[in-house]
Order: sequence, then C-alpha cells, then structure tokens
Amino acid sequence: MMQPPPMADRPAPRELILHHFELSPFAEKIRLMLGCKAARWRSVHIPMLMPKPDVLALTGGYRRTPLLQIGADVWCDSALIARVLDRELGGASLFPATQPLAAVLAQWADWTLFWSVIDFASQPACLAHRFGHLTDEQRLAIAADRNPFRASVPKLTPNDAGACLAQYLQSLESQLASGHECVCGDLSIADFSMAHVLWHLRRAGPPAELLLAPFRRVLKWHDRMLAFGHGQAQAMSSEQALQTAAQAMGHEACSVTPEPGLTQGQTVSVAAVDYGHEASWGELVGLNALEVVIARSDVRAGRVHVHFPRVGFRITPA
Ligand SMILES: N[C@@H](CCC(=O)N[C@@H](CS)C(=O)NCC(=O)O)C(=O)O
Repeated sequence: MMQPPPMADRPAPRELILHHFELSPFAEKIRLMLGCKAARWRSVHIPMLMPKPDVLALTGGYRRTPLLQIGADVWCDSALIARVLDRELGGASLFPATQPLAAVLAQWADWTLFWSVIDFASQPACLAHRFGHLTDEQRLAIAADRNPFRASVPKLTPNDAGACLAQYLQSLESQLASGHECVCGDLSIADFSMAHVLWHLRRAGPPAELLLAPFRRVLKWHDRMLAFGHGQAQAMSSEQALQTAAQAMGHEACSVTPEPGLTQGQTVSVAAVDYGHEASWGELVGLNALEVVIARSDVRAGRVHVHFPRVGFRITPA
C-alpha cells in the first residue's frame, strides 16, 4: 500500500532543523520523507559550494548535504537522518522488520544508481539543460568544487551509464509489474532512495526523458512518491540554527560499545570513505551498530554531538 503511514499517538515532535539546498537529491530524499510523515520542520538553506562556515561550525569538517539538527545534536548523511526521522516522527516504519533488505537496497540506490545517473547526466545535452542559464564563471566554480569532491568515485561514460540505467529501470519496471505498488512491497526507505535519484534524473532534460519514457510503471510510481510533497517547512537562518545549538539543554543519550582500539572519551576523526572525505574531529561519546557520535566544541554552536552512520565512515584514533 502506498499510503502515508498513520501517525501514532505520541508526544509532539521536537524541532527538526534540516540544513539543505533545493537542488540536492539526498536532501530531496529527506524532504519527501518529511512530506510522507506530514512533518513540520525548519529549513536552513546551505550554500551549494564551499565555503560553508556555518555547516562546519556544526560538524567540525564534514561538508556534505543534508544535515539534520535537533538542539545540539547533528546527524550527518541521509541514511542515518532517515532512521532518526523514522523514529522521531513515528507512524508505520519505513524500515519495516518484514523487509530487512530495504535498507540494503537503499544503499545500492544511494551509491550505484546515484552515480549512474550523475554520469549519464554529464553528457552535453543534459549539462546544457541543467546549467545552460549559468555564466561560464559559475559553471567553472561548480566544476572546481565538485571535481575534487567526487575524484575518488569511479567514472562511467554517459553511454555506459545509460546502459546500466536501462537495466536498472527495467528491473524496477518488472518489480512494479508483478503487483507491487512499492519497490519492496510495502513503502520503505528503498522507495525514498530510488525516488531521490530518479528525481535528479527527471530534471536532466531530453536525454533523460527519452531514457525513462518506456518505463511507464516506474514513472507512475515516481509521481506517487513526489506527491508526498515536503511537509510544512518554515525558514530559519543558519545563525538562528547555531544559536539553537548553543542554547540547547543537553544531548541525545548515547554510549560507547567498545570496538578494538576504540573507547569512550578518546579523540578520534570520522570521515566518509566513499567521497567528500573531509574529517570531523572530536571526543568519542557514542558507538553502536548504527552510528558513531563525537562531541566537539565551537565558539558559536557550543558543545555539539555530531552523529555519523557506522557504515561507510572511517573512525581513526588521534
Ligand atoms: N551519502 C551522503 C551523500 C550526500 C551527498 O553526496 N550530498 C551532495 C549533495 S546531494 C553533496 O554533499 N554535495 C557537496 C556539497 O553539498 O557540498 C548522504 O546520503 O547524505
């Protein structure tokens, strides 16, 4: 069933602050989740390109988009943000116990499907569609920021990426043809991860339209996903968000389950292993199967707990 999950009786949710920019696909995953769960949230716009001093004041180094902030806790990476929102907002879980592989499929979409779309959309006709209105200077600034950012990701030619996408889309079409309304049966995180990537593809102009046209069930499913909308967002400045962190009373409870070479209170760096490797440093205050948490202090944000997913991040003792 592709219905928004019913909201259970539960205490009023805390103030959710999403730091994002409009064009970010990973932020779109989270915005659609917020829409699906009919959430009210605060929207902080972050610049698409470096420098991002107000982001770094919260994270201490990590620069990727989006971030979720609740008080003086900040969650990095949409895979972890999705779990926090699922818990925070209640209703039927988007990580259903009956579909244990939904999160694995979501991870595949966030990596393999995502980079196939990015590389397909690097062909001249797509670039002209997406960036044709920009000046040469603006285009060069985007390339100068993003080329080193993604340098560690293997690159496909647009043609090879198109061939991969045709296969992936055919698989999804067949899955939806076999009586499923959603990617895994019931609505799950896999739908949101595939939806944000196809959202980006559908904005890539005529070559993408041509590629997608035969996949009618995929397009219908995607339209249903987009119909969730974004919930109720209210703008907040990044200065206000930093003040919110500085004034927060305490942090989310967390503790360290020791791992070899990692113990409570030790100074560590945490960095993404795939791309965008900028590390955050701090005191290890939380570690479990799902997340690693460091505590760090900033003159403007105060003492912040920064949470990263355990999967896909390298923890290095100082
Ligand atoms: N695995 C990360 C990927 C995030 C990501 O690559 N975000 C892009 C924007 S969609 C980004 O950070 N680009 C560089 C930037 O915004 O500085 C997640 O799920 O949040």
